[in-house]
Amino acid sequence: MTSIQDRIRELARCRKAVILAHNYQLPEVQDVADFCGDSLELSRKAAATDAETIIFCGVYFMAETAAILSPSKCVLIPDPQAGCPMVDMAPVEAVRALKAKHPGAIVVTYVNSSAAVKAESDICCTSANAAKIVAELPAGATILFVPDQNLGHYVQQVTGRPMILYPGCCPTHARLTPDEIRAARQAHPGASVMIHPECRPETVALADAVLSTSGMLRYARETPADAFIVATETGMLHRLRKENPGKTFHPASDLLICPNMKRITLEKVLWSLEDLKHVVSVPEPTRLAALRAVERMVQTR
Ligand code: CIZ
Ligand code: SF4
Repeated sequence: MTSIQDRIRELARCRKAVILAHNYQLPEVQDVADFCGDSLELSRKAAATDAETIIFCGVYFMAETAAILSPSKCVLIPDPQAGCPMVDMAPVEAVRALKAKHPGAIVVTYVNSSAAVKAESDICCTSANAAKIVAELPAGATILFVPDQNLGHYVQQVTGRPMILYPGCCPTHARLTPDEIRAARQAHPGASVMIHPECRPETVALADAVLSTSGMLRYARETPADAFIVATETGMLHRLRKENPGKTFHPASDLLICPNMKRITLEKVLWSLEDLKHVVSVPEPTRLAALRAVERMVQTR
């Protein structure tokens, strides 16, 4: 009998589709994809591919970002209910109200945001390039950072640039406590702790390295340490282990699971290819307004 993986690959070939998977996806979804990566890498792949159809295995804002960058391609998400609570914490009306309070401020928006909020922004960023983007802003500018206050706090710390932080967060990463990091260090003495900047500042303060998921993959490869405690969504462990067979990776907590990322299953990827749904599109005026900010994000290494 043909496996579901074989059926997906065969249909992707017939449909001239490329399958992109975020680093937090289920292992079997990552394994069936053409490319895995963080949202910045996947945005770049989406913009550069000559495939006619993009199957985006991730959460909705990621597929929406691909649609902003590639209006001529058909962007599909296997489950349109795969949202992100951080995005929902920043409705466009609230962002407009914050802008109205700070006229002339530069709005830096994390990619975890709706297309409408991106359209209100000067520049977007991901966790991989947020600090670089903020460091390069004109000196003395008032900066609004939307919507992740934890990432914003970290960026303020490394750049020394004060910012006005929108009060959003990732419920999955914010759940991790300093005590859990201490317990993980005790259980795995000598292991290097890498943490995602969406975690709370008091938890981040206990780590050895603060990194985006692409940064974690690089760090694991290049650092001489052979054991790591991984403080981010547990989907990340799959690639870390696969690409570093001689090293060991321990989750900082078994609770770091994003239920939205896990909504994408192999069955839904297959149905998405069979029925060519669910199409992700952004109304043209919003897309055009968001495009400039997203292009600046994609261009910043
Ligand atoms: O930017 C991304 O892809 C996210 C949400 C995590 C990370 O740091 O890669
Ligand atoms: Fe949103 Fe957090 Fe899930 Fe990422 S891990 S999609 S920020 S809830």
